[in-house]
Amino acid sequence: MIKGEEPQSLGLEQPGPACDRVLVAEDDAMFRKILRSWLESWGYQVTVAEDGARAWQILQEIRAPHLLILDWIMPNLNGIDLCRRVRERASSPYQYILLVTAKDDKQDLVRGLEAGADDYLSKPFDRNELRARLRTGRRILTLQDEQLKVREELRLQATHDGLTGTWNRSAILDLLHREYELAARYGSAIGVIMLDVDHFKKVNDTYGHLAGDLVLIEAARRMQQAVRSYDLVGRYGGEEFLVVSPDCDKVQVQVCAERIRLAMEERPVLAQGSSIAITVSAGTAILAPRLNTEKDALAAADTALYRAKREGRNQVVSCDPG
Ligand code: GH3
Ligand code: MG
Ligand code: MG
Ligand code: MG
Repeated sequence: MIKGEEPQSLGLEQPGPACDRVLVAEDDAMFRKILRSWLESWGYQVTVAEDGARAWQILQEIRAPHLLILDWIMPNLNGIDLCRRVRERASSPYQYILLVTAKDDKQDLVRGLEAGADDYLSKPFDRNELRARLRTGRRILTLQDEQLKVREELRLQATHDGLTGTWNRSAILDLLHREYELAARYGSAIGVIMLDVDHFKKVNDTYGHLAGDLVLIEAARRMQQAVRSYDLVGRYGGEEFLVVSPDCDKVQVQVCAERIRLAMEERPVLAQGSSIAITVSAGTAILAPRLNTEKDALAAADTALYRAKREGRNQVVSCDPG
C-alpha cells in the first residue's frame, strides 16, 4: 500500500514555530498511524482528525496548524469541501494544503487544485516524496512568516516614535480621530492633555543631547505608567507629548495630568551618571463631539499649556469651558 523507504533521517528538520505543526485529516486508521509516525520522525508536531468535520473543528482553534494534509474521501466533510471552506475563510496567515487521495486522473487533480489545494499527492505515495512536498509547503509558510514579521515591523515603525516607543504624531492624531468618532456615537467625551518638558533645552545644554534623549525616554515611560491602560500617549513633537484619554470628564483629565506631573517631579532621572531633575507643564481640554472639534480641543489644550508655562511651569492648567 505504501511504498518507498528513505535514508536514515538526519533528525529534526528544525521546524519554525508556525509551520512545525501539521494537521492530518484521514479516515483510514492505519494510514493515519503511518503518517503520524513518519511526520513525527521528521520533527513535526502532529494533530490528527478522523474525518473532515473534526478537522474543521481543530482549524478553529487559535494555534491551529498551518500545514494541512487532507484526505480527499472522508466521512462527514470530504477533503475537497474542507479545502474550499478553509479558502473561503481567507484567514491570515495562509494555510498550506496538501490533498491526498487514491484518485489520480488529471481531472481530479484539477478539481483538487481548483478547490484551493496547494499540492496533490496520489496514494500510494512514496515516503520521500511526501517529505519533500512538505518541505516545499514549509518553505512557503516560512517565507510568509517572514513577510508578516516585516509587515508588522513596518507597521510599528510607521506608527511609533523611534526614540520613546510611544505613538508618533500622526498615529496619535489618527487615534484621537478614532476616539472622536466613537465618542460621537456613544455621546461620551475625551480628555486631551498637551504636555511639554520644562526647560528641556537646558537639559541638553548641561548634560548633552544623549542624556536629553534618555530623559525623553524616561519621561515617556513615566507618562505611560501614570495613565490608565486604555489611555493613549503619543510624542507630539520634540519634547512635547499628547495624551488622549477616552471616556473622561474635566475633573478626571485634570487628575490624570496631575498624576503625570507628579510622576516627573517625584524623583530625578538618572542618565549618563547624572541625576537630572525634570518637570513638565500640562494643558488639558475636553473633546465632546457635540460641542467642539478635534482641532478646537487641541488648540484649547495648547492654550492651557501656554498658560501653564507663563504662570511658572511645573503645573497643570485646564482650558476654560466654552
Ligand atoms: P520650555 O520650558 O519653555 O518648554 O523650555 P524648553 O527649553 O523645554 O523649550 P524649547 O522649545 O526652547 O527647547 C526644546 C528643546 O528640545 C530644543 C530641542 O533641541 C530639544 N529637543 C527636541 N527633540 C529632541 C530630542 O529628540 N532629543 C533631545 N535630546 N533634545 C530634543
Ligand atoms: Mg479516505
Ligand atoms: Mg519644553
Ligand atoms: Mg516645546
